[in-house]
Amino acid sequence: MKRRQWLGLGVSGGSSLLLGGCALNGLSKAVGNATQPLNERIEALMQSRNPVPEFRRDQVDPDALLVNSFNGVPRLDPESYRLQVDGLVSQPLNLSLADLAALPQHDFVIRHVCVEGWAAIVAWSGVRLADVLSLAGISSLGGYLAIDSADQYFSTWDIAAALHPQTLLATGMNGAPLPVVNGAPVRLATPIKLGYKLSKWVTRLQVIATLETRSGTWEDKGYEWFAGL
Ligand SMILES: Nc1nc2c(c(=O)[nH]1)N[C@H]1C(S)=C(S)[C@@H](COP(=O)(O)O)O[C@H]1N2
Ligand SMILES: [Mo]
Repeated sequence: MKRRQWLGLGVSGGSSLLLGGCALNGLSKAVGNATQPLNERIEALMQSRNPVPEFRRDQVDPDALLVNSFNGVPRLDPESYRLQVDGLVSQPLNLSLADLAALPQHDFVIRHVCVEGWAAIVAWSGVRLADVLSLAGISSLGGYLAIDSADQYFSTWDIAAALHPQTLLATGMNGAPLPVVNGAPVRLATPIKLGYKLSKWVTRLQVIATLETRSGTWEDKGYEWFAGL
């Protein structure tokens, strides 16, 4: 079935209601927690099979993308920047921007959606997160990806979403190098997750087996963890 048909049947809508973090009362929260692993598996399966339709380049609205930074704007030196990839991998990596530029480059035009009530069509370019993770070799024990940022922002993703072909480590935006306020030199971009999952100024990707007490900067404050679109 196509993604739209799933949506039409209310499969995604129903599970999103259960997972919706902010407006939950005690009872629905308990229900949400009890069914969350199943819903996550269903949503991950749906997403992994359905590439999201992309927009045209002329639909990009550069002014619609608002800057969201919870803790200021870190300035990372492009020369000394390294992306650390470690945890449950067979080959830990320490990638420079030149290393990333040497990998196959991809771009797409997608809608960025922030829970604070705005959205923007953005063109992103960069390397597939899946390509970097396959260079590192994810252990069969790896279930989640923990993402550290230079501003101390933190998030965790399901591996299926990290491996989605439209999930990028973006180094470019709207046809230009990624601006510092938007996460330079490297940020996450994908059409399958809400804005708060799209970490800017990424410095470390760590493959982990289970979600520990910290699942993310906003997730730990009650924002829904899966945050699928
Ligand atoms: N490191 C870091 N990444 C972050 C954030 C942040 O504060 N710090 N804010 C998130 C939120 S809520 C959104 S909507 C997007 C906004 O991206 P933009 O500032 O490029 O528009 O970045 C996300 N990634
Ligand atoms: Mo956001």
